[in-house]
Amino acid sequence: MITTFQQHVSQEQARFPGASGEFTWLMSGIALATKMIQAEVRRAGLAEILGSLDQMNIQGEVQQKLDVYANEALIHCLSLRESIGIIASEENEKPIILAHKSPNARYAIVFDPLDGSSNIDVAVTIGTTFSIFRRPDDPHAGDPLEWVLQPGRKQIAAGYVVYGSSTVLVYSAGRGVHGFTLDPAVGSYILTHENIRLPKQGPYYSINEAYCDKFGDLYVNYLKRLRSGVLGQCYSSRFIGSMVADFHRTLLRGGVFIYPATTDFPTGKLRLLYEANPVAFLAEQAGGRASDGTQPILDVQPHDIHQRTALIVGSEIEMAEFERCVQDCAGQRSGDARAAT
Ligand code: FBP
Repeated sequence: MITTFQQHVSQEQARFPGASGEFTWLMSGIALATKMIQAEVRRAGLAEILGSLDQMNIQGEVQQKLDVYANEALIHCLSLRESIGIIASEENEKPIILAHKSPNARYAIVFDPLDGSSNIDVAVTIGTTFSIFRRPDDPHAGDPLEWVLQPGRKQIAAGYVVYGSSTVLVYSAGRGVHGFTLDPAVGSYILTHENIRLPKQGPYYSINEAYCDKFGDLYVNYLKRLRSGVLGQCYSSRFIGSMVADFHRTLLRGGVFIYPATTDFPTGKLRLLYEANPVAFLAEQAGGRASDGTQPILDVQPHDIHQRTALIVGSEIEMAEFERCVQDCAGQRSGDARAAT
């Protein structure tokens, strides 16, 4: 018999004695909003919803009509959930304060309504990401920002939805990673990928090599190592240009996704809170790892809701090789420093 996303979340919640059902109700808001978004994405070429608006978002990017629709759909559905005190979105400069003073407000949610904006108008896979925190333990945490500026390791749940050949929602509430495919006939997300495990090694590395002259030595050396066959296989490369889609393939097939710091984006291009944190949470839950080049992504203490980060995420073998390159680079640097003195 089928298991729907709603059933799965409520079974997960039932493990918590005294659970109120608020978390399940919250997750149903994500399910509803992403079904609305996928409906617009599916008919994007037919409806007046392709193309951009004559306005920029906080990232300095021209907003796509679908970006704005997706953002409004998520804010609408989630604002109806009393347990949510704070919402933060890639498309909004400031967090949206709902009812963080209300005793019922227990959660903060951050999301990227539509990841992969450059692919919207060309019918290439795009996605939505989300990351959920409990309100800070400190009752005096008056500043709403403190609800969302928590290290990724404090996430109680995270996930994404990819709008590709099928619409797939992947999430974890801290007990494994599970995937649900939207059955348009039933109108529900059906469990199709239970307890996803990242393969120990994969066939692909994924990076935008067009920027390779802007990468630091660490990434140049790492790519050389991957291509050298030292990990016992030849790699092929894949880069869709929608982080969610590139990560989804990596999660199911293995390998590594890399968005390094570059000379254009010295602190990385992707955003920590709603791009790196959700996929890092899923990767670790599925037996993989995620780094910013210096430490695990989930240990980074955020200081701004739109802060950027380098992201290297993937299978055990590729990530271990990356960490070896980090050591080598550090050794090289201290060697150079000693030689200079
Ligand atoms: P948004 O589309 O949400 O701004 O996300 C950024 C993103 O599109 C990622 O999904 C993707 O990995 C990256 O930018 C691609 O950027 P580029 O084409 O410059 O490598």
